[in-house]
This record gives sequence, C-alpha cells and structure tokens, in this order.
Amino acid sequence: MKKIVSPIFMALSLALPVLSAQAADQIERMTADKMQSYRAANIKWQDEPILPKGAKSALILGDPAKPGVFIAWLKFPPNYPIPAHTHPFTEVITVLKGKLGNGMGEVLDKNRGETLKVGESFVLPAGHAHYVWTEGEETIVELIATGPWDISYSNPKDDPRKK
Ligand SMILES: [Cu+2]
Repeated sequence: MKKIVSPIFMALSLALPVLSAQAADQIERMTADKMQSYRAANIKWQDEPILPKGAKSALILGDPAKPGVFIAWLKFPPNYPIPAHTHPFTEVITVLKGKLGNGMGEVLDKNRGETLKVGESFVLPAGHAHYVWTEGEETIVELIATGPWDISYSNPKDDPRKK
C-alpha cells in the first residue's frame, strides 16, 4: 500500500527548524499587576553601577537582566559625561527633564552631536558607539530597550565596574 504523506505534515516538518530558532529568541511581553504612576520627585532612585559615578536609575517596568522589554528612568547630574560605548540591543532615549547631548563615535566630542530637549528622543541601533552628556542642569531621561541589557565602553578604562 502506498503511504500518503499529508502536505500539511510536510509543510510542518519544513517549518519546524525555523520555529525552534525563533523560540530561542522569544521575549517576554510587558506585564503589570496594577496601575502605577511615576513622578521624578518621589520615585525610588538608586545608584547606577554600570554608568560613571553620579547617575541614578529607577526601574519602571520589566527586568534589564532578562530577555524582554524594560523601561527605566535615568537621572544625570549637571555637566555629566558618559564616555563612548555600545549596547547589545537597540535603545530609545527620551528626555523628560533638562537637556541631553548625544553624539556618534568612539571618542566623546561635544562639538560633534546634537542636544535633545524635553519631549525629544533618539533611537540608537545595537552595536553603534555613541556618547552622551548633560549641560548645566540635572537631566532625566527614559530608556526603553530589551534585555539582557549591557553597556560596553569603547575605552575599557571608562568602565566604572572595573574601577
Ligand atoms: Cu548608550
């Protein structure tokens, strides 16, 4: 008797390797248990050890250590530079308070870049070296990205985790 192989089964067996490759890269959907509002004045700020001393962060949603979307606020003091670095995944930065300078390249150069004001954003692709700085005022930005999050300094000597 002739064995009949269903076309659907054939299609499935062809698709399976593709599906499992996608499963390995699956990320968590954003979830929240309750409505919560955030204000810079009473949010719980913590020292941010992956950034040069002086930066504070507050996690709004998600977990930067896990695969998935997270949202955090970052607070920088006046005249604060973050030397050139890259991230493993795309980041979206929106200025909530103050002003943020942003430039592309392996070495911080305030003459090469632009200044973003409140209500302005930039999207940085994964692996692209950039640097940021604040001017004469405290600045708060919102960071949206996917974990596991990291920062890789173009000059390893700039890494505060190695100091
Ligand atoms: Cu960055």
